[in-house]
Amino acid sequence: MRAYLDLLQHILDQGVTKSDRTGTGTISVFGYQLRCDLEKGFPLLTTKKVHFKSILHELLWFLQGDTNIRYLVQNGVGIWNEWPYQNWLVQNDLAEQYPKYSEAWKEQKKVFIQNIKEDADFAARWGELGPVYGKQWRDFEGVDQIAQVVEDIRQKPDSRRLIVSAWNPPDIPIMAKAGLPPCHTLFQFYVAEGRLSCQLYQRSADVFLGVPFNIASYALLTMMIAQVCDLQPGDFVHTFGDAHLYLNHLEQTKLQMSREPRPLPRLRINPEVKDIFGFRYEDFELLDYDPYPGIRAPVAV
Ligand code: UFP
Repeated sequence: MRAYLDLLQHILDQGVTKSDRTGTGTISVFGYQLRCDLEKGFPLLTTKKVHFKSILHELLWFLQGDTNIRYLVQNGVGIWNEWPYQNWLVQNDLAEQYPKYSEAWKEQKKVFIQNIKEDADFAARWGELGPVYGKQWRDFEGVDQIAQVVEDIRQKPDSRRLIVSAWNPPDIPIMAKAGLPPCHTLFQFYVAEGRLSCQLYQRSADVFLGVPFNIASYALLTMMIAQVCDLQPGDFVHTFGDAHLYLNHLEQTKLQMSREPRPLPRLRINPEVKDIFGFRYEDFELLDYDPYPGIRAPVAV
């Protein structure tokens, strides 16, 4: 994944200092494109360890149209926990008693998550994120965009209209309340010479923490859709709007850039699965993943 390190270098060289919603501060560029050939290995960074299990569970959860954190929590994936927890605190007048990121807040979060895990009614009431990706992909005003795009790829592979949009303007204010308006905004497929390529437009990208996840997630989706459409995986093209490094990620970025990339892992997918909604966690096996250690960095919220 030299291409990812090139992006880091590009932002360090060309980025301008820019304030942002979180108050952290960034260096940022507007407009960039990165490309990986999915036949050359699975694009999971080797210059730091990236938690593939979370990426896979999250993608399966999107594909089910699920917008409740319970499935993720039950599978040990915590990436969507913060917003429902904070919402629960606020709605129950507990936000003052548990100031964000205090020890008490962290302890109470564990209790909240345990309740989501064990109590279906509690999860139904408090684990719901609203109309996030799963909803838009599978039910955008009644349109199942994933079923539709798979059908179109099979029937009309030359089509130039193979698009899935997560950006639903009337839902944006509702999504903002539950966390974030979608960062991965829209993606398009392209079929040529028996290969399926995918291009993502990402409006906003935390290049150190978010992007390694986003690349792997869309690479995975492309491979899954290729398999169910009897195509080979082609390129994943990642197009960025505001691509930024948070100012408190710069040391970590430099450490990562000092590491020499290793050969990419491979991803084995159970070849029997031919239904895009039929994949299970056990159908995937990551092989030969030999990354450098993970690098901790604070999440800007
Ligand atoms: N972000 C990503 N990838 C994601 C995701 C979030 O990079 O998949 F969910 C980052 C981008 C940005 C922040 O730093 O989260 C979203 O903030 P904003 O809505 O202000 O762009």
